[in-house]
Parts: sequence; C-alpha cells; structure tokens
Amino acid sequence: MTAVLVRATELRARFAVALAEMYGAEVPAYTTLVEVSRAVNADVAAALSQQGVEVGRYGSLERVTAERHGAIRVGSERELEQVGRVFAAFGMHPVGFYDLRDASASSVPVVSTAFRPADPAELAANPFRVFTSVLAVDDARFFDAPTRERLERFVEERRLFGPELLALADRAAAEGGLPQDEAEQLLRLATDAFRLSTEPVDRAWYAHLERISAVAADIGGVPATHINHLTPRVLDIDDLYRRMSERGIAMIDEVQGPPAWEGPDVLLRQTSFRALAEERTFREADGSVVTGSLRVRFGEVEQRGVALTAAGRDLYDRLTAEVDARRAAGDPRTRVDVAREVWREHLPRTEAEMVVAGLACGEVRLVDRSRADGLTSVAELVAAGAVVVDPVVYEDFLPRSAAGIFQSNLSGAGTKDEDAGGAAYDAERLSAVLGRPVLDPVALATDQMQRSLDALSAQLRTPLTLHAPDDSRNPA
Ligand code: OOG
Ligand code: NI
Repeated sequence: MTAVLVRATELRARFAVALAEMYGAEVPAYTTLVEVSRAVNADVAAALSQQGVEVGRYGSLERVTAERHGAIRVGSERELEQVGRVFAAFGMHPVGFYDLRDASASSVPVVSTAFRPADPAELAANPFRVFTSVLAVDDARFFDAPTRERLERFVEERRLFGPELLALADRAAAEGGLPQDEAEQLLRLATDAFRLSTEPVDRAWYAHLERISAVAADIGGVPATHINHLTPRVLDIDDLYRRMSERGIAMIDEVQGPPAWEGPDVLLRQTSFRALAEERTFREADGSVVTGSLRVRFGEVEQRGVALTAAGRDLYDRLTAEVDARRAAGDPRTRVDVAREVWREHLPRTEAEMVVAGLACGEVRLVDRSRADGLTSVAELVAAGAVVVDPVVYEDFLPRSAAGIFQSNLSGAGTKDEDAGGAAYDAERLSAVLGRPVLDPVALATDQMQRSLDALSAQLRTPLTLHAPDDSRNPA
C-alpha cells in the first residue's frame, strides 16, 4: 500500500503555523501585533459588509487573517542554495530580485529574493512567503580582504541546515509531499533551523562586524540563522498604526511605500516597530561566557494592494522620484502628504480604470452576458456593466521599503567605502546559485491577467482589447 502524502500546500500552511508558534513564544510583541491585526481586519470586514462592499476583493478574509511573511538572512551562496531546497519542499519558489546595498543610506550589504508560491491557486490556499537576504561578502565597499576572508571561513564552518533536513526537503520537493511521519520530522527540523540560537556569540567578532553593518553582524557574527520577523497582513494599516501607538508601542516614523489616498491601494504598504532586546550569551576575549542582550529582531505589518504592469511600475517609480524632487526643492510636508498629492495628479481613481489604462493587473469576470453584445474592449464591457475587474493582488516586496524597514530598525549606520569596487549581483546570479530560475513578479501578475482576458475572449467568442477601438488616448 502506498502511504498518503502530506502535500506541499499543507506542509506550507503547517510550516507557517509552526514558525508563528515558535516566534510568538520568543517575541511577545508579535502576539500583540497579531491580536491588533485580527481586530483591525474584523472591523474593516464589518464596515465593508455594512456598505455592501465585497470583503474578499484582495483575498478572502480567511486568507488575509492567516497570511504571514517571514524574513531570514543567510551568509553565503551555499547557505542560500540550501535554504532554497528547504523552501522548495513547501512549494515556495524564488520570486524577484532586490538589491538593498544602494537602496539605503545605512550600510545594508545584502541582496534578496522572496520564496513564495507562484500559482494563484496555491497563493489562495496559503500565501506564506519568506523574504530571504544573502550577505554580499564579496562587496569590497563593505568588507576589506581580511574581514571577508574571516567571514567566509566563519560561515563555511557553521551548519544551518543538517543532512537529514536537506534529504527530507529534497524528497518532498521531488515527490510533491511526504508521508505523515516524515512530514512531521521535516516540519520539526525546518522550524528548528530558524530558532534563535543559545550558542555563545563571539563578542569581539560580532562587534567588529557591527561597526561595518548591524545586518552583517546579525548574519555573519552569530553561529546560526533565525527568523528575523513574521509579518501579518492587515486591511487598514493606518488604523493598525494608530492602535499600536495607542498601546504604547513605538512604531517607526511612517508607513513605507505608497500613500493612503481615496483611490485603490497599489503594491505594498508596510510599517514596523523595534522589538525589545533579547537575552543572548556571549564569549568574551578571555574565554568567559556571559549573558548579554541583542536588539536585532523587530515587528512588522503590511497591507497589500493591486499588482502593477511593467508600465505601471515605471510610472510608480517616476512618481516616487517626483515626490523626492518636490521635497528636495523645499516642500516642507511629510513624504506621505506629498505622495498623496502626486498620486492624485497622476493615477486613475478606480482599479478598473488602472487596468484599462494598462497600469495595473486585473482579472476580468463576466457578470451579465446580455450587455456584452458587440463589444470588443474591456473598457466598453465594464462601462456597459457586462464585466467587472477583480484586482490581482501584489504578492511581492519593494526594495526601497525593505531598505527603510532594515534601516529604521538598526542602531547605527555602519560604514561603507564608496571608492572600493562593488560586486555584481542580479537575478541570474541568484538563479545559478539556486539551480532554478528566480521568477519575475511582474511577469507572474501580467500572465494571470492575460489568462483571464483569454478566457473572457473565448467565452464571448471575440478577441478583446483593453481599450475601446476608437479611444486614441490609450492605444491598447
Ligand atoms: C528584511 C527587511 C525587509 C520587508 O518586508 O520588506 C522586509 C530583513 O530585515 O531581513 O522585511
Ligand atoms: Ni518583512
């Protein structure tokens, strides 16, 4: 008899829960954050249903309430390759390349990808994702030759993922799941790999790296990796920010990413708070082991909006630059206030308009066939009430927000020698390390939209464009 397999989807859901249980026990503020997030989501859902608005437009309330992303940091390409194998067991694929080395004023010597489900049905079942950063040890702007050499040796000698974990992970990935007992062992070992280590930290080595970058010290100055944060998703991040502040938790100065405004939420908004110092043991220069503390982990929360097309992303980047320019020219208002004004000047006010303008990704859905007769564009079909547009949710991250999140939770700025040569990193380099392609987030979202357009074309037996044929302002 062949054993029934615990499939990747269920493994992933259980992995997210196991990590949350462990992390909640380690970082009590996380539990508060989850409680407040639940309350915010319940209130938003109640308010929406009172207005007769569909609650699940950006994912079911069930999905959003269970939704988390984690963040971890590893020290070498070998460790990245191994963690990629662990995530593969859970149906999580590398998506997106983020270079944080130049995205921050502080010293953040990492490049990142996110491991997540790529298929819309898998995302709907459980969207657990992990933002994964790897230390750019070969970037001479941060690490001189002796530091680099010692870092490489230190990381080479530690073992984050044991042979049993890797073997189970490889088997799960190859077979699409594991029998019950092995599944439980995989979950235990994988969760343990991200537990805060009690092994002593070499004080002098940690301090040396910390002078360069607190992130480098957290990665290459300690014997193990750990989950840095676990982020719940809320439907109203401004409300959450207020409620957390009212509870006396000092949030960072602002919500990162796009501003709150009366139009659709785009991409991703995030904010965070510095967690408390945690007890750790240190080995001093004289060999003695003492108890001390480190303050490296933090709490974070996010709100997700509509995914953008390549053109929408270009516009977003231009608007972001425009906000910077207005502030550099002396506009005294906050970044968020200036951004809201710029948004109002440049972005359509509804998701459907953003989609029809080719800026955002949406799925089209036929609601009244009798109104579709003779129409050949999404714009006309929506105007006629034949079709509605459901937003494709942005499932990824933003480099500038990530840098802001890193930076606002660091104690010092660190150092960086701009005259030394950098090191070349891109999605191709990470793909080669991982042995599978780092997927393009824009392509994933755009493909999802295209599939729904193709299905609607087939349903209506007519080729469809986004814009009305006579609308010369916006050629499709
Ligand atoms: C990752 C920081 C970035 C996000 O959600 O953009 C991040 C880290 O601190 O390891 O978490
Ligand atoms: Ni995060």
